[in-house]
Amino acid sequence: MLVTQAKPYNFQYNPQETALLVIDFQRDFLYRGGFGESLGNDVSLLQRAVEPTKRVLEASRNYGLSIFHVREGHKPDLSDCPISKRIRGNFEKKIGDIGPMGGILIRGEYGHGIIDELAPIDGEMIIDKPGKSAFTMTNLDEELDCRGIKYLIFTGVTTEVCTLTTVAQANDYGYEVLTLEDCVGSYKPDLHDSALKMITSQNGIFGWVGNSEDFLKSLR
Ligand code: C5J
Repeated sequence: MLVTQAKPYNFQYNPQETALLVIDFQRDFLYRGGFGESLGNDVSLLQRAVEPTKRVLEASRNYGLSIFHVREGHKPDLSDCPISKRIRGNFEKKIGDIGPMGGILIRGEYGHGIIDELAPIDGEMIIDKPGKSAFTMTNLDEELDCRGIKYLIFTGVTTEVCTLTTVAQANDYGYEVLTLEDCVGSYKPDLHDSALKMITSQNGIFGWVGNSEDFLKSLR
């Protein structure tokens, strides 16, 4: 077992049974003209999570951890996009409308792609999800299960939406979950802090929160 410093107490994991999850690092969330900006957000706030996540991704590849990339998006005909999700917020640009990176949050469009810094390489799983949780309407649990994965390391955007939703569901499925606080990012710094506090409250109600430096040390 490897051990990394974390809150509320040290996180122990068996690397052979561990997967790194890289959630929604898509142009649609991090670049101007995508879904994140269409909701009125300052997308530059997510950049801080990119470099630490890149270091964790590279070290995880070198160590041989299983790696899962997750993308949020919809079919071009929007048959998997609830009308409530499309119209909520009453914004000018909606999912499926054409923006500078193609159809907003539509699979196959440039904006739906993962940013170059964190692009998947051969052999890494890509999970496409229509909702917030990476477990809902996907085969993520089956893919983890058939690889014998019991421990999940979380990186992703945004902290309090798709990351926290997936962390909470992973907890219900019985995974031991470590979220790396500098590898998750939000448009809302106060909600980022609250989401991380929620994970570790009640002595780890959803799991552990650590940071990339300590996690990388544990892999060395
Ligand atoms: C959002 C996400 N914020 N990936 N999605 O709608 O967090």
